[in-house]
Amino acid sequence: MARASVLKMPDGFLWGAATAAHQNEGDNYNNQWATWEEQPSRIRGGARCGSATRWWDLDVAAADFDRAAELGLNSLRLSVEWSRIEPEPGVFNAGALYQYGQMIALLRERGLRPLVTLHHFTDPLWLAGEGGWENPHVGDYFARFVTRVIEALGDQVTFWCTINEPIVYAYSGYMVGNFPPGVKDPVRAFNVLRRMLLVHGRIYRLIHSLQNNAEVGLAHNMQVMLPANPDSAADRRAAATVDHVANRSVYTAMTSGRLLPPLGFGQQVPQLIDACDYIGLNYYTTVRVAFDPRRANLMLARLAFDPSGELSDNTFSGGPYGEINPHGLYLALKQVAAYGKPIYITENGVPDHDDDVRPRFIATHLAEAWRAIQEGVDLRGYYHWTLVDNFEWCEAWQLKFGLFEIDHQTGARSPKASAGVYGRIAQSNGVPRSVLEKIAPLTVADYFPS
Ligand code: IFM
Repeated sequence: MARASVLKMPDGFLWGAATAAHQNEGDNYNNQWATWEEQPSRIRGGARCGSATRWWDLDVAAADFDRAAELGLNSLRLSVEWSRIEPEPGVFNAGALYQYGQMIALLRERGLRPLVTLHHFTDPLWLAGEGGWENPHVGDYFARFVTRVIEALGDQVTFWCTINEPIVYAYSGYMVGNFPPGVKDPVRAFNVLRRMLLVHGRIYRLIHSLQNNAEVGLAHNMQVMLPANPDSAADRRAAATVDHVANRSVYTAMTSGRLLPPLGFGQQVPQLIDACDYIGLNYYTTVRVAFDPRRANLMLARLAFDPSGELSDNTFSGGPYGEINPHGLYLALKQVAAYGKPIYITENGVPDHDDDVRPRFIATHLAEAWRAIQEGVDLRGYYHWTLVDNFEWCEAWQLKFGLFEIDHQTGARSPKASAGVYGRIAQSNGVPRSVLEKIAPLTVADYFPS
């Protein structure tokens, strides 16, 4: 419990917002998402990414970076678009690399430390045409691309995220089929996931060979798996199994280098041993897992959100995006801390069309992050997903995650109440008691002695 009036984060804590190239830049027509959008029923309401939030116009990006800096943020996570930089195999676009250099300079001029993601869901069309991440040569292709990026941006960037959410890319694209290429085959999904992790290990070492002060990690989307009925041993076992497959196997691979089932048979892969300087944690939700003997091909488990819990906005498929569970972030941090690496929360956010939940969401999740830090978790930064409402993949524009709203006619941005709350927190380097009193009064006693 805190004696002071602010739940203070450690000195040097990074306060950021997370974004991605395809979701923000606009006019990216040379990747597999652009062609996916053209297929009927793939995107909610047949919407298009189009000009997105127009960040490829550097004046627009600069104005958003001003907004981030004015909130008191000191970092920003963005990604580079492979299809812009390498539009044809082995053909590099010097103009695109130059423009990314300018974009990053705009961040640095504003005191925003860039965290650059090298792969965030999109692949150039030429790669997709060659089988994407099922192609055994993808590691060579990605290494060639990353080498060019480090050569072009390495004088300005030392903080890298190799791949965003391999599990979401593999699961959505190859198991559920709601992301391109729309495959529904668990074996192919696990092959893609394994390949992405192996390539991550290779790229981790490549970046360090090119830049001696690099800080390199991977962002994993961690859903915290809790037993639907904590008193049921079968539910507890089911939750542990799903957690192993969805989370532990990934963390184990990138730290000890062991490929546990379903990624492998426990073999240790040298390129993956100790292959991260930090673990990137993307936390949105907690899932309740029940044992279900009818689901033999789904780990005998049924996944649901707590029916009595608070749920966020509905998705295209009709269900809620997730359960709002700040304590889940604490549990996630404690679990990740066991791997012995510094942690950054590389994403945390909520789809909330009217911003009535987000202010409380931010304050309570950060209070739980503070609690984990008090217990020794080495958490070094927090990136809110996202700065401006952006293109949410197959959900398009309906799910709104931004601190700022965008008017698509004029391009104008308006701050939401949550922007003000997050700004106050960032400027205080922690969660002020007064913020909790105002927006989450029931939680105050959990953190501040009376
Ligand atoms: O918008 C996505 C992002 O691209 C990856 N992580 C989850 C976000 C919200 O769904």
